[in-house]
Amino acid sequence: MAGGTRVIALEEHYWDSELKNHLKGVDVAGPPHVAPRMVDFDLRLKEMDEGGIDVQVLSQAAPSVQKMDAETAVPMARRINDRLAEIVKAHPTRFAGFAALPTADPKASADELERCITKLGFKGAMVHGLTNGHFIDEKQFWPIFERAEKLDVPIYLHPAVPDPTVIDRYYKEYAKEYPAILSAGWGFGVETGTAAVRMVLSGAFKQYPNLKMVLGHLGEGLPFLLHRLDESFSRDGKVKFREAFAHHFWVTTSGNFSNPALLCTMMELGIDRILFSVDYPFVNNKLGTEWMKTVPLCAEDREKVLHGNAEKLLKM
Ligand code: GRE
Ligand code: ZN
Repeated sequence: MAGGTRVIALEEHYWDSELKNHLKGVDVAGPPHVAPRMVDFDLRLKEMDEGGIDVQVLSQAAPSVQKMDAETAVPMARRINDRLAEIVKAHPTRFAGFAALPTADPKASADELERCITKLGFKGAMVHGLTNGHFIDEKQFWPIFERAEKLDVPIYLHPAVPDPTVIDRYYKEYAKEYPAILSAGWGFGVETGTAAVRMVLSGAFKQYPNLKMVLGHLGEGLPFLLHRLDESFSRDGKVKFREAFAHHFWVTTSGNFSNPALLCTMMELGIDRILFSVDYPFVNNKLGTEWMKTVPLCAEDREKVLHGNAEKLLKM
């Protein structure tokens, strides 16, 4: 922000042109204002300047390379990440990168994550919803967590459109008139919240005690539900839900610029776990930065949210 606080935003999407072409026909368009902003980096930089965003950590939008077979996804992810590295290299003070992972091949994903961190300077990886119908907590994917822990980088659990079976049973009557029921309005949060709950139950955090995860949208509802999650899952003493969630998860403000939601999240997780994000271009930069000017935080805590916590978590 000119003359003021540095502002880093973590859940900021673009389309790699090869991926966008490949996904043609899949529902990736979003509302009309989104498409041009996904590919136009001059417009992006202009709107970052206007909105007071210094740095975007760039990622693909959902579903990234998550809904492809391994033969397609592995080499494509490598090309996508190489091209993202070029974008970051051209604007090293404005952009950083989250790796796209070809999760259909977990071992290749772990290797690609390591390449992206050690060779390309990326800050972590983003995973978008299910991988061909499989939740990310399944043991087949643990090589990704093992490598992320070793590299000490976070995995950002981002939503994707819910599984077709879920759409069919839960949403289909409303999907045509109200498409947001599948995405940012409801389906995204339910599925990603479910992924986070499953991560805690999976035992992955016992295996990888220093694994770091990020959730957008102020935690996809989990901070609000944390007492109830903890009380319910603790009844038989098998899992300490609060302890695991509070230790392993960071959350961003993407698209959830609400003081009540922020206060709840602070009260449950503490200010050190909350990082500013917008969810550009689905959400407007200024909506986020103007909100941050009004949040009921002391200056020190506002700085933590706007950049300090991100600098620590992502080492930037
Ligand atoms: C988002 O990140 O908010 C998003 C996507 C893809 C489609 C719709 C959407 O990543 O809102
Ligand atoms: Zn997003």
